[in-house]
Amino acid sequence: MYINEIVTTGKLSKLEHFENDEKVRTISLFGEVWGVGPATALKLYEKGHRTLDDLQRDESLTNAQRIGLKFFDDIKQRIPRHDVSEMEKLLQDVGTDILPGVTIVCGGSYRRGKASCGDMDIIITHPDGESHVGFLSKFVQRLKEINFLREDLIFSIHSVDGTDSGVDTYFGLCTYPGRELRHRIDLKVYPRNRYACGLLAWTGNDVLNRRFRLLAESKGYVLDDTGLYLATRGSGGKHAGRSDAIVNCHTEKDVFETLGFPWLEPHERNL
Ligand code: 8DG
Ligand code: MG
Repeated sequence: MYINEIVTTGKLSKLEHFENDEKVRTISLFGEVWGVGPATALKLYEKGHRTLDDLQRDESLTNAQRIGLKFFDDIKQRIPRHDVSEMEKLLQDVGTDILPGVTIVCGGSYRRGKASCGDMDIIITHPDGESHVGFLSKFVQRLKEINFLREDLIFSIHSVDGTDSGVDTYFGLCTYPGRELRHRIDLKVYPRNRYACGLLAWTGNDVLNRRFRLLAESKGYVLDDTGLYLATRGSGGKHAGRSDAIVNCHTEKDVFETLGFPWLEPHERNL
């Protein structure tokens, strides 16, 4: 029967399915490498790469992608809640030493009460609304000195020039003290007046975030991790953009109330 199909159509549909499967599987594997998006994954596949070993030999990878590849197996391992809790304490101690009063919270799945976490999503601010500026560089430097931060992926400082929302971010790999296993860690520093939206967005989960953004839109706002904004209307009556000013939200509760969403404790946000 298969031979008949090959003879009459010149191809075998089952084989095509297999090829498609292999293509889908490979592209999604490549997409698991930190910093490799779907477009890059497809490009790498079309270049003939089929395994992670193949990728290691590709010259076009960025440094961050190379690190993602090198520590692929490490990064995939989930971090026990207890270890995240210890590392959060360590970050709080080191941070407070540099900047007294600094607020450092682990968000993401940890804040939602999960037993293990894929990574650490750290949200940082300072209650005085000013002294968060310049904190991240010092923090990262100190965390490297004590061998907690091990490899950099992205480091982006905005608070100093004051040109945009002023959110500083660092993405990298860290290790639990005394171990070599790499974990993904994000550090995000928010000005105090944007902190509630930062905390909300990086606590998630992603389903709740989407629901919040749609609800905000339906009520004439634009919501992202940098703040809640009034939407501005374009000519067609469609939401064209957002105001520069942010709506005052000091706490997550303020965001929930402004949007008329019933309050959810972090552990109730596993939608
Ligand atoms: P995990 O690390 O244990 O895997 O879970 P997580 O902490 O919930 O997810 P995450 O990938 O670390 O992302 C942290 C938060 O970022 C997440 O809770 C909600 C938010 N977030 C978005 N957009 C997206 C998205 O497209 N995917 C994911 N996974 N999270 C997103 O705002
Ligand atoms: Mg996470």
